[in-house]
Amino acid sequence: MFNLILFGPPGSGKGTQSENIIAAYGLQHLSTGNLLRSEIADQTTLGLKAKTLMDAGQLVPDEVVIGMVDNFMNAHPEAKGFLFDGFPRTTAQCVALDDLLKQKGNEINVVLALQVGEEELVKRLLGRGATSGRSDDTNETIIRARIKEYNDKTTAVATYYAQFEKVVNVQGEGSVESIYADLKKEIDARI
Ligand code: B4P
Repeated sequence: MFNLILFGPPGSGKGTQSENIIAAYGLQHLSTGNLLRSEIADQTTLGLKAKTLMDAGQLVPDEVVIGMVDNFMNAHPEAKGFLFDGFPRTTAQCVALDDLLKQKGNEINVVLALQVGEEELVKRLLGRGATSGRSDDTNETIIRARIKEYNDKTTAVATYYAQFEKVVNVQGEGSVESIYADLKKEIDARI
């Protein structure tokens, strides 16, 4: 099994590049953002609770996200590997993911960390907000709150995996194609 974390701040291109990677390598795409948005669309209890937090630019509680990831992985026993997109986002989520993978005799192979400056992130997310209908992309104050959550809680994810020498930084500014080519080089060297 090949398990990859695509890591980076909100708007760094995780969702965009995930599409290219799953098409090329046949990994199972696990985006916690997409799973949460589908709970919101279905108006489940979990979705209603998550919406308030997401609309404020805050993270959803660890136990909620970890439960969702566990269910998703159990629902895909045939997967030849997972691409984790937007997960883990806290150290507690890292520890839980390592445990879930260990129970199945697996591990994270690499963390590819997209590097993008804050002003470029804000520009991209406001751009997406103009057309996507995503309520967390339309307001600059909320976008900056998401980036603050990332700086306060999520950068610890890179520190966690760095202790196992699993983090590779990849330039996340430039064309989608050139960034994908750099990601592909790193995956091909390890898969
Ligand atoms: P996510 O759905 O994970 O969304 P994201 O981080 O905002 O965006 P992503 O990084 O995938 O977007 P992309 O750059 O591809 O999270 C949303 C919310 O869900 C979080 O704020 C949180 O509340 C909650 N949540 C999710 N997971 C959680 C977890 N594990 N724990 C707790 N809470 C969680 O795209 C952005 C834009 O940039 C697009 O318009 C794209 O076209 C553009 N773009 C991409 N690459 C580009 C390039 N190279 N050049 C120019 N533009 C580019």
